[in-house]
This record gives sequence, C-alpha cells and structure tokens, in this order.
Amino acid sequence: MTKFFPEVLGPVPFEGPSSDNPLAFRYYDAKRKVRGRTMESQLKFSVAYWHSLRGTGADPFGGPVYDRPWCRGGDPMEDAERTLDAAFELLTKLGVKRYCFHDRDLAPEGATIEESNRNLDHMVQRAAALQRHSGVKLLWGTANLFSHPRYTHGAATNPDPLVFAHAAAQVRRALDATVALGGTGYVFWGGREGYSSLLNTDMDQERRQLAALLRMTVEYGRQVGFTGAFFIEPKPMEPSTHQYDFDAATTLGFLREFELLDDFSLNIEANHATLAGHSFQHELAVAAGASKLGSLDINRGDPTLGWDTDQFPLDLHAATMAMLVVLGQGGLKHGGLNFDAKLRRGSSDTVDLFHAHIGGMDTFARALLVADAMLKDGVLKRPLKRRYAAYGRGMGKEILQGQASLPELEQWAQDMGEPQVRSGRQEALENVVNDYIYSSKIR
Ligand code: XUL
Ligand code: CO
Repeated sequence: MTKFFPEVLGPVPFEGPSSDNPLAFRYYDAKRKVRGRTMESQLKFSVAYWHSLRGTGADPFGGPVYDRPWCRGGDPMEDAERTLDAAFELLTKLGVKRYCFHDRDLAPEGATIEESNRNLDHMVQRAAALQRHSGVKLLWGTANLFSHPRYTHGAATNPDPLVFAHAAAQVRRALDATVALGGTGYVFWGGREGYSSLLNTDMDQERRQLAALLRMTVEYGRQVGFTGAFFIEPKPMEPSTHQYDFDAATTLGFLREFELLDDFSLNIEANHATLAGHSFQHELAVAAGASKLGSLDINRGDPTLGWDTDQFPLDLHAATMAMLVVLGQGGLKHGGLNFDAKLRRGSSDTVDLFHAHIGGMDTFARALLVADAMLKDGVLKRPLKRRYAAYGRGMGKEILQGQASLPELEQWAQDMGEPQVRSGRQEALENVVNDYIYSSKIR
C-alpha cells in the first residue's frame, strides 16, 4: 500500500492541537464521540474522485501539469485500474471512509454505449472488491452529462431527444453502479442544464424535459432497489450562463412545481452558494428549513474571483456556520461532507493531496466541536427564541394560525400605538461566535 503515495507511510495519525507534524490531524479524531456519535459518522467525509484522482491541474489557460503515477496515458482501462488502486490507497491513508464519482471518472467512455457499459461494469466489480477489503463506502454516484460534445446544448434539456436518450442511458448505468456499490445517494448536478441565450431557448419546454428525466430516474431507481436519496446540487452558472437549478430556493420551487419534492433533497456546495450571491450558511439554512438538506459539497471560492475555484475549505467561521445547520437538523442521513475541491495548479505533488484533505478535515472537525459547544450552551438559540417570543402568544399567535384579518390588525395597531425598535444585537452575537471559535476550552 505504498505504491502511489510513498511519502505517507501509514494512516495519517491524530496528534492533537499541539502537534507540529504537517501530516497529522490536530482536531480530526475519527473515534472521538460528539453528541453520542463518532466524529467519523458525524462528518462522513468523502474524497471526490474527479478532482483528487482525475485532476490534472489544467485550467482555461493551460493544459495538464501534474505527473500522476497512476495516469500514464496508455490503455485507458489500465489507467482506470491504476487510478482506482491509487484512490483506495489515498482513502485508506487519509482515513476517509467514503468517496464520490461520476461514471466517467471511474471508467472511460467507449466507442459505443455497450462498450462504455462494459468498461463501467468492469471497474464497478473492482471497486466493490476494494470496498469490501478496505471498509470504504460509496457516498454517492452521478453521471457526467456535461463533458462529452453531445451535451454541448444540454443533456435532459437538449433540443434533440436523441441526446436526452444518451443521457438517460448514462443515468441508468450510473445508478446501477451506485446500487451495486451500496451508494447512499445519487446526485444530479445540471452543468449544462441551462442556457446561454434566450433567443434560441424555450425555457419552459427545457424545464419540463429536465423534470421528465428526474421522474423516470426515480421510477427506475425504485425498481432496481435503490434505497438511498436522490440529491440535486444547485449552481447558478458555469458552464451554462444560466442554470435552471440556480440556488436552493429555485430548486425547491422547481421540485414543488413538478411534484418531485418527495423524492429529492439537496446537495449544497459552498462555492455554488457564493456564485449565487449567497453564503454557504444561507443555502444550507434554506434547504434545512424545507427539511431538504441531504448532503454537502465542501470547498470554498476566492472572494476576489468570480468563478468556481473549488479550493479546499479552510474558513473556520464558514465551516462552523455550516455545522450549526447540520447539527441543528440532527445530522445527515444519506449524505456526508464531500470534498468537491481541487489542488491549485501549482500544487503539483501527490503529497499536496494529503495536506489539502488534512486541512479541510481539521477545519470541519474543529467546526463540529465549536458548533456542538454552541448548541449545548444554547447561546444563539436563547436570544433567537426571545426575539420571536411575541409570535407565541396573543395576536402574534393568531397571525401565524391564520386567525387574524387586516381590519383586526389595523384595530390592534391603533390600540397598541407605535412599536418599539429593539436591537437585534448583531455585533454582540458575532462576538459570541468568535468567542467560541477562538476559545482555548474547545480542544
Ligand atoms: C461542479 C460540481 C460537480 C458536482 C458533481 O461545479 O460541483 O462536480 O458536484 O457533478
Ligand atoms: Co459539487
């Protein structure tokens, strides 16, 4: 097991906050119990196959940089097999128990649908054996419906039904692979399900096509015994100028409109939230508020750049806010925390994959501890409860119960006179959050 990452000899150890070992965890202690469950099962970290195994460092201005020993550019199936071995070595050494993939990350597309299916089946069999041997599980699978030239004008939302059929074929097999590997989720990210110009786009028609693919996938999934969750991952743009699953609220509205809400929940990604002009916390709260927060793609953008930089998450404040939402809803049933994050182009060594994941895992482990302490102490909940207390009695209660009318409220307002402006204490609450984040008591 030292084939591809010889610089890391064994599993990355937990050494605590005072460690100066760059290849050790300071906060992520897999077996430590938080709220009665291990950190491992609270966080359910996952490695993203596309970035960490398939990533080359290429960007719109330059080609591949990384020289990966598992990717030799010869026979694509031999590369795929080596890549899978590298994936399990990385997962095992990191102590990450889950991974996520697109069909085309795992196995190369063939010249025909039949050949593509054969390639995928072969790799799924190998992955199943490695999963059994290592105890690693599949968090979620998905189909890549955006890279191939046939998807230039969309997959399900393409004006050509033959493209829709190719997408359907891919989704079927990706879902089969997910079932075969015991995945607890299946993701739809609509990369090209959107448009670049309304001059040539029938938006209403395209949205109905998208709903049709989702509906038939749910039907098929239940037939083949998929017991996991279907997730939609909102993103406002990139690669499309406008994507239909713009953000959590838009996606929930879409699911409601097409009567798909019972069958889907959301996979919220940090950098997609910021591209939509929201914070990660906002998107998570919108999803959780509708009882539809399924899973998280953890990463971050660069505030000075307006595109999806997919950097590893290191912002403890943002991570703490995220974990407050996750713990607040009692955790994630079918989902987890997937590192949809890539190394910078200049981070070209394989050991950089360890530094990146270790930093992200420690950040979220610490965020989990901080959020847990804040929830236990009720430091945000109590003031929030007080702020809305008047809606729990009298006229406030009647408003919420639909028992108040406009004339009644006019009379009440007249009788009561001018309301008082009460401070929201924002700065004081921000200080409370900082106190917990920087507290030396949380270790
Ligand atoms: C793209 C993105 C995808 C999805 C899976 O921005 O986030 O990698 O997570 O298709
Ligand atoms: Co993502």
